[in-house]
Amino acid sequence: MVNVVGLGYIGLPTALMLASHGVDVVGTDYDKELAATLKSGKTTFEEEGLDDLFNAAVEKGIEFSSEYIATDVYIVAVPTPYDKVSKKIDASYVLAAVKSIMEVCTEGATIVIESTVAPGTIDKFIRPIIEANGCKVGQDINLVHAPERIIPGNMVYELKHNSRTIGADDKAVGKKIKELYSTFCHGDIVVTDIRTAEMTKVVENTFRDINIAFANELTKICRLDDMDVYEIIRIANMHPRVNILQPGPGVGGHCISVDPWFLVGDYPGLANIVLAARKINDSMPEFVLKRVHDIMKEKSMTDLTRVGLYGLTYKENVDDIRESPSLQLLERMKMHLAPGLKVYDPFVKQSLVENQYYDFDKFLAEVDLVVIMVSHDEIKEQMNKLKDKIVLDTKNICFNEGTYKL
Ligand code: SAJ
Repeated sequence: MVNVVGLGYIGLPTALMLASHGVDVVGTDYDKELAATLKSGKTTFEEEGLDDLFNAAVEKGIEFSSEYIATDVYIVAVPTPYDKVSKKIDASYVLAAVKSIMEVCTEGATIVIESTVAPGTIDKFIRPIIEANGCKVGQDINLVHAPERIIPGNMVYELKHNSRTIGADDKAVGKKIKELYSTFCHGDIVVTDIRTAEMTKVVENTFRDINIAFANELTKICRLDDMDVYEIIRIANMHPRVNILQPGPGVGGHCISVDPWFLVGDYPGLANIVLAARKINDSMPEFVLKRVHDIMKEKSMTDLTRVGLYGLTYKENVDDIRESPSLQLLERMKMHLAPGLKVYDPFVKQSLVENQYYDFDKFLAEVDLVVIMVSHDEIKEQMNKLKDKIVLDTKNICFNEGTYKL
């Protein structure tokens, strides 16, 4: 039996995937309300294919609880934020989960950490917790790191098809956990040591952050000399060894905008490109604001309340708002004591910010300048509604005449 601990964006699909493939699964989340919602037969966030997967898992007997259960295998998928000041990992959720597991688990159990952790976290913080309970790692309790790789918006597909990494002290334990993941994962599963698995995960997200930062830096350079950055990237990418990502209003989400800081926090003075990339990506909401300012000046607009941000989530077609560029931008506005921007996102139903709209047409009726921050399908399919608006398109999806780009 497997106890999946933490039923958020990663833990829930993983638990459902295992259960729907015939593994006995109990999903645990300390949030009683969340566990109760799942028990009542409802999923807790929107994701393509999640509801079908949920139904399949329920049919196979998955259980949900807010208690930790004595099982053979634990999969820990709780958040690992970073401390905004020191830039170091805040491993408190993972450590608390492991402590709670140690209270119920029996000899021979394997604890698999899926949460992303800064390289070295397992040795520095997690092993000592197990040892403090009088257990020997590798003898009484096994420890494995199996960092997740799935992308919100395509999670169910990627859970099945991505390759993945298993880090273990003992290859036999690694092989056992590989077999467990092989019940649903058709990708290659590489077994390595824990330290390598930790570092690989952070490196993957840092690579993407640096690549996006390069695209964003090119955007600023091209803006200064009035060159078309999209055309330049498109042509450069035709080179067989060039693959530049797309510029945008900033980098959000709980992964790419967070994980590189683990390297900066732990290796100050060494992680130089990593730090520069973080700074460039974090500067993008401010760059968007400057573009808004310049466009308003050019159009003789003075009323900020006639400016509307389209999109609050951190990327297209998901309902996740963590670290989103729009929220970063609104925070900047607040710091400059400049409230009034109108905001709308079809995926955000709860009231989150001031001047928020819940209907696309009502939002459009109230603004003259629309800033496209997120490329949801909704707006892509209704671009004609923006024909009479001034548009600043930070995602390169609007080709109406006169559209301003980043
Ligand atoms: N973005 C750009 N330009 C691009 C691509 C993305 O500005 O060309 C922005 C997005 O708009 C968003 C941010 O970057 O604000 C991050 O989005 P994303 O789609 O690149 O990635 P995430 O954060 O949803 O998921 C990443 C993935 N990592 C990699 O691709 C290396 C995913 O595979 C990981 O599982 C996930 O982080 C994680 O949980 O670590």
